[in-house]
Amino acid sequence: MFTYDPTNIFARILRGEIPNKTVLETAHSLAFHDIRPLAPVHVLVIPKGAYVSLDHFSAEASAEELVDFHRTVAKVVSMLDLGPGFRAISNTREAGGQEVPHYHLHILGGRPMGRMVE
Ligand code: D5M
Repeated sequence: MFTYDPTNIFARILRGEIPNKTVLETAHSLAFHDIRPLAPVHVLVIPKGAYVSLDHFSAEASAEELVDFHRTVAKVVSMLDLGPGFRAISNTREAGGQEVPHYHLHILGGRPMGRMVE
């Protein structure tokens, strides 16, 4: 059901072909600063495994990968002083506005993020 394209830019970052501003690297995850920040803090957390989207990762990742990913999110929140609050977003596929087809969670903070209203 899920087809992974290994030429996507985050796969290239994971292979060390493109530099990134790493916040934290673990056995199964990488957190790095977004190149087009939309807030004072804008970090992307990605699994190292070949997952295209949140639903792909949630359905097929191992328990170890799932725990590692979410612990990485928690550590990033702590490291970057996001205790007052943050927004976590995963754009998914075309209608969800996903540009890079490797699962990533946007962590946005460092300012009041406002309510999600139309
Ligand atoms: O968001 C994809 C995000 O990925 C977008 O906010 C820009 C970011 N991006 C793209 N290339 C890079 C590199 N090379 N480093 C860091 N961040 C990058 P999406 O949810 O797929 O629309």
